[in-house]
Amino acid sequence: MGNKTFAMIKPDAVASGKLGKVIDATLQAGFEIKGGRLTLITRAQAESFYAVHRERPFYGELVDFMSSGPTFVMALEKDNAVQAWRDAIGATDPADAADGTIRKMYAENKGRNAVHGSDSDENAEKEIAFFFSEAEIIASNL
Ligand code: FUP
Repeated sequence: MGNKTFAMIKPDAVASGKLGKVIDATLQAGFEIKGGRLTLITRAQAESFYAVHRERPFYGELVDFMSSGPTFVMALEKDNAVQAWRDAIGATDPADAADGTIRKMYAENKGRNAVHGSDSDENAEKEIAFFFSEAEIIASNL
């Protein structure tokens, strides 16, 4: 099990002033932030990042939303990081998310759901590399 995952604090949460609260919840849940940056994701980046969903009916809306305003991207570290972060954020739809999870506390709905988390170690590595160069990630032992 890998110790890194990729996370995003999405445009809905940043625009509504919840960036600090979500970062605090991330640290409180025991994650170390090894890379982080506020970025305006382009349409082309959003299309590529979510290419796996391109046939889904919500794809256009998802691309519009993800390029609609600043997103905070993070490389997170914790034991078994992928599963631990998915547990911390809760179900995709905040209506189904458990109490105390980040989506339950801060997401608006299934589309505007405050945060992203990788779904496998393989995707975590790809997604971190999509947004960060190696030099932008702090070493694990620092
Ligand atoms: P998750 O792994 O929980 O982020 O969820 P998915 O990979 O299934 O979906 C990726 C993103 O697509 C979600 F964060 C929001 C969007 N989505 C919708 O807008 N509608 C849906 O029915 C499913 C996903």
